Order: sequence, then C-alpha cells, then structure tokens
Amino acid sequence: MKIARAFRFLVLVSALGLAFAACGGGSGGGPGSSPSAAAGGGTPSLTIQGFAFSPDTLTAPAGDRVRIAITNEDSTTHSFTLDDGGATADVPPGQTVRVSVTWPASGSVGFHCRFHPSMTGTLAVA
Ligand SMILES: [Cu+2]
Repeated sequence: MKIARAFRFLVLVSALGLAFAACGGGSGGGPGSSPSAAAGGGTPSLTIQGFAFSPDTLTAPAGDRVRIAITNEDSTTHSFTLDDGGATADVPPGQTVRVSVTWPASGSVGFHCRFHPSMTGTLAVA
C-alpha cells in the first residue's frame, strides 16, 4: 500500500520532469542525459530575460548542494556566476543550463552575469 503510493508519486514526478524537458526543447537534438538528478528535493529555476534574473533571490537550506536550472530568453549570452567564485556557467541564448551550487552555510551569497555586471541576484539561506 505504502509502496504503491510512493511509486505513484515517483511516476508523477517523472511526468513533470518530462513536461519540463519538452518545454525547453529547441531545435531537436536535445541532451538525452538522464534527469535522475531531480531526486534531491527539486530543482529551482532561474529565468534570464531583459538583462535581469528572475527571480533575483533563491532560497534553500544552509549547506545544501542544489542544482539550479537557468534559462536564457534573451538573444545574447549571459552567465550565472557566484560572486565568491564557487560556480560559473555561461548560458547561450535560448538555452537552459544546469549548475550545481553549494548553498552558503549562513547568510547569503550574491551572483551576477560576468558579461553584464549590472545583472545581479542572491542565494539566501531559507
Ligand atoms: Cu548578461
């Protein structure tokens, strides 16, 4: 009984994951990589549009390893770069890039776009 319920939940989560993947689909040939990493408490997402991060603040528990999906809806390359240098990734126009980030132990850490320093945001401890 319990197991059946858990299984159903897993199926639902997988379906959601597929829907997400389908959404981001550009011109075919997408990465066929396994979406199994989604099993760690959800993947927060950031959208870049109009030279701004949305939302500009993400929260997670202190010290968590979190995978963030960043989608660039502008027509120029942006980046997601932690102010403390802990992670960086370029995000080409129209694409979604996933970055693994270790959340700060306390307080918050800023992030920015290395190409456009006026684009900023914050990772805050929940
Ligand atoms: Cu930028």
